Amino acid sequence: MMLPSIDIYAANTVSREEFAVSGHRACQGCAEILAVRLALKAFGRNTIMVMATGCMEIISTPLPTTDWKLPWIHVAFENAAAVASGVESALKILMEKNKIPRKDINVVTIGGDGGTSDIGLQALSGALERGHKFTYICVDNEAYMNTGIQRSSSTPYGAMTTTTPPGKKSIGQSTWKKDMPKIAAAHNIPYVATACPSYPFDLLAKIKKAKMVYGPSYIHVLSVCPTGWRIPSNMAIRYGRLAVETGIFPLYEIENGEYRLTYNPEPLRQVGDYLNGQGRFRHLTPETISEIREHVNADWERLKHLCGVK
Ligand SMILES: Cc1ncc(C[n+]2csc(CCOP(=O)(O)OP(=O)(O)O)c2C)c(N)n1
Ligand code: SF4
Repeated sequence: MMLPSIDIYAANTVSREEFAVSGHRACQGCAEILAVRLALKAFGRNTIMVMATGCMEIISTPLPTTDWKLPWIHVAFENAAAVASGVESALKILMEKNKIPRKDINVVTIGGDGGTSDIGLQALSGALERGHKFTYICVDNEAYMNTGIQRSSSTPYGAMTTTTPPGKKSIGQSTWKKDMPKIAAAHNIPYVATACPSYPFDLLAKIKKAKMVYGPSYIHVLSVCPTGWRIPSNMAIRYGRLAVETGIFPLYEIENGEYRLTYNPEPLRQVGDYLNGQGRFRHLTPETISEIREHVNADWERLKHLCGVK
């Protein structure tokens, strides 16, 4: 099965309107700002953003400037989804009372993997459980990057971070990546998806779906970070593709509980193709790489089973 839109090249299939504009201070080659830029194109003008502390907030709002061309609220790690719940409820009540015109306004929360899988998880769980109509996007660069590359529960097994330094007694990060999309899906919300800006049309299609569902939606975006992953700044798109092609970061969606692979890259590439060029994995032994391969293959088989793919 191929990604239906993988071969499309047509500039006019994507809106030219920009909501994350020039002037931000993201590192050269950052795929996270690219993911956000694409996502906002799909949401469009009638959007209110609630953003947890993280790279995307730090690089975009050095006082007194901003690169967001949308209403934008900066909140703490802990309460991003709770603030989005309040915004969504307030809009609903104001429209019911005819205090503001009735129209579709997207409420979008963006948080890093630290802000999502560690510190903001409780607020996110509450918002998903209450059924607010909003989209939560986790931009997952696999560590706390803007404060100096500390591990999160979304950091992959074996990765070097400043708080998981490898050495004689340590392989680096010693736990497996937390499965946030499945945690979100366990709330039985209408739409959950994974995405990566290396597959822009897949990402755009998923954001458009998330925008349409009535209730909460959760999109988990692998956001390659050249700075923290120790890769050249012109390789972010390539590593996003390798993550998908090796089965390390599968592209799928869960719509009303039904799993669907949106791209099947079989035969999978060797995980070494993804791991070897990244400085954060350079200490890994062939034994650890085999361990990772087995883990990835087992997860991939489980996911295919859930998606009904042989
Ligand atoms: C409660 C709290 N602890 C610590 C900080 C300092 N801090 C700001 S951003 C950040 C890391 C964010 O990591 P992540 O959510 O993964 O986003 P990234 O920077 O990687 O985009 C930290 C620790 C904070 N703002 N609030
Ligand atoms: S540290 Fe990484 S995620 Fe943050 S702006 Fe730089 S490249 Fe992007």
